[in-house]
Amino acid sequence: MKVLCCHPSGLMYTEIFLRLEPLGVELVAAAARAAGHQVRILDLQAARQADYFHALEEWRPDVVAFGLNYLANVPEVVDLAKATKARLPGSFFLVGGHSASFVAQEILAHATGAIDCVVKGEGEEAMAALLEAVADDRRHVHTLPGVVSLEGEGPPPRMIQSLDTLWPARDLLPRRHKYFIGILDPAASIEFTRGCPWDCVFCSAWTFYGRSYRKASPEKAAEELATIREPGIFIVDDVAFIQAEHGFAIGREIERRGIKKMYYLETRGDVLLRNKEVFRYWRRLGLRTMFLGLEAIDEEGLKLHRKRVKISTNLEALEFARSLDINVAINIIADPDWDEERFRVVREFCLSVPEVVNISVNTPYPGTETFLTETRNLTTRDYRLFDIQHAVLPTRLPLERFYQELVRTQSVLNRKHLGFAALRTTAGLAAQRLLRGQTNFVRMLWKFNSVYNPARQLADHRRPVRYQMRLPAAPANGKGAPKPQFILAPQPSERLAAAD
Ligand code: B12
Ligand code: SF4
Repeated sequence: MKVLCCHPSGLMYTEIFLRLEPLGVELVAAAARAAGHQVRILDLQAARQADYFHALEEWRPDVVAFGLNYLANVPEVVDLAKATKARLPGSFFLVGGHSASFVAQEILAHATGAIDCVVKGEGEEAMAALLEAVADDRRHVHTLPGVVSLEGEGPPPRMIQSLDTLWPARDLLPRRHKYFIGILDPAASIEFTRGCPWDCVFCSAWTFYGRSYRKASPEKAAEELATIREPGIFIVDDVAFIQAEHGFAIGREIERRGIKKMYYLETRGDVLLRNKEVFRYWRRLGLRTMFLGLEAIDEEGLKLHRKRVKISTNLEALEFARSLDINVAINIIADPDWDEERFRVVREFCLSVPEVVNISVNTPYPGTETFLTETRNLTTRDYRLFDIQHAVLPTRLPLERFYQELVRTQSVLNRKHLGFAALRTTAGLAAQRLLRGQTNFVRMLWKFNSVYNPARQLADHRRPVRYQMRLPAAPANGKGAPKPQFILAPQPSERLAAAD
């Protein structure tokens, strides 16, 4: 069969700072290809909807498979499913990925038959059997593990046993020059580990992967890296180098093969402090940028997010990260309840540190604990606003004022790290990229004001809402806080050496 694997369009983030290759969709495409099907990939982060419709007309796929990691993309994918079925009524339209797994029934209901099934959990495991069932008798797909359709739901999804068997179909992704993160332009993505042993209340990494933590062997990790042409590498692991020995072993394999790349990774403050040497080592191997999810600058905030880390640890980690002489970016979660004074304090913090400070808005996502325990009512059920750049909980300030304060605080980043300020330190690198025809980084420097704009954010709330998100179920009286739903069966967690 002909299988078209797609990723929906990018949201606010990807309009400025980065655009990343859709690794999950590439892995699903690889699984479909290995099962003997003809496969193409189309990524709407780097292509237009017109290209999608053209592919439907010209190639006439039997199956369209969409990745739906982000809740904010739900309406787009539902509409594309309906438009696809209008053009190719005999085609099979399926959806998988992170958010799709948590709101599977709702997505099927919104699509009123245009989406044939949702695949929960990891797509690689499900694809071969699912495509076989589609070719054979599609009425029974819902009996397969992880598959949900309007007819019913199969047994729980199966978990991939070894990451060493997974090879993303990078060769099928066109326009690879479009993918970048900051100065790493162009950049590819790679996965060294999967899952996270922590359980922060605002995050669904642990409910999706059942708190499992799997590692690629160092040999496979380096072998895959050696096949990548791009000089920049985004390591997608939720928390990089939790186990120092694994990080060292991958590094040694990289050195042995003489691979020279520039890396971006994300980690936690306590992991960074515990495993200083491995991060120093990776600095030598080419680590350029590190993202630390601090989330709060006070103890109360960290407790609320159940980060299991102390403020002093985070600040010490920041000091250490600075000593590595790399670009450091940190994240702070702004709560809709913040007033002007709170924003002012955070703004002062942003101005006082040399790091890039990213401010996201506290957003309860389906699949997280906060979604079930948050006592404030959602102020909107519009999926598109669930992108951590919009307030979906009641704001203490009038909404317009909240966005003004938010953007004012976010724009410290613009002043310090974009535009001419960035060119002062990166002019040489920028010129090199332009000479190679890579324009993503330089374009990024001037986009902030057109994307982060309080009036635009406010106007987003006034759009008509065609698909309404389901509200979290109210906790049953006297039965305690409801528990989050796990997609993959909960696994015994790796021991946490975290500050409780
Ligand atoms: C890279 C990344 C991004 C990139 C985008 C990359 C891209 N092009 O997809 C950027 C930085 C833009 C980004 C932004 C955001 N992200 Co993000 N991101 C990630 C990250 C770190 C890696 C994604 C990845 O490549 N993983 C590796 C691949 C192999 O896994 P995968 O994509 O999940 O695919 C598997 C399954 O989901 C499934 N699958 C995927 N697609 C399909 C398709 C089909 C047909 C099928 C059957 C199965 C299937 O099978 C795949 C293989 O097992 C993940 C965390 C993580 N480690 O996964 C978070 C994550 C996906 N992001 C998350 C969030 C919340 C966001 C943000 C909203 C805020 C934020 N935390 O930064 C923004 C908003 C996004 C936006 N568009 O505006 C959450 C998702 C939670 C949710 N319920 O929505 C995650 C899980 C992080 C977390 N721990 O909370 N993100
Ligand atoms: S440490 Fe990071 S990935 Fe893990 S649960 Fe917390 S926020 Fe999610």
